[in-house]
Amino acid sequence: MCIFCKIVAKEIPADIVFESIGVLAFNDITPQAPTHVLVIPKWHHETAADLAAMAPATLAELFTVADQIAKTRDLDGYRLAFNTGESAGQSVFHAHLHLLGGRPFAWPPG
Ligand code: DGP
Repeated sequence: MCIFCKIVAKEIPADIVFESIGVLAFNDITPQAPTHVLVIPKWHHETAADLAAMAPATLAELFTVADQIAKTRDLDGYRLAFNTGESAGQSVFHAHLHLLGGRPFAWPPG
């Protein structure tokens, strides 16, 4: 079982900020911004593209949940990111949407 599946199963702890039937959101263990929440499907899909192919409604819910979290925190803007593949920085191969906010962000990203 992957580390995020273990968080979904509550086998390892996480600071959970939202939960629905298909989606879990929790604070990133190494936050890169004042708000850094990971929004994930409860069912295991390696990448965002896999999730889009297999469960498009859940993919849409990830974005809706991220926006709701941003609104509850009064963020005036936020950045969303899916890293796909090691060269893009993916280290956990269970699809996850990064919600980052609470500071300015440069473009292009590093
Ligand atoms: P990525 O590099 O895009 O695959 O992002 C993986 C993120 O997951 C990274 O920012 C750190 C976070 N992370 C890894 N392990 C854990 C964990 O056990 N708990 C929590 N809360 N976050 C984790």
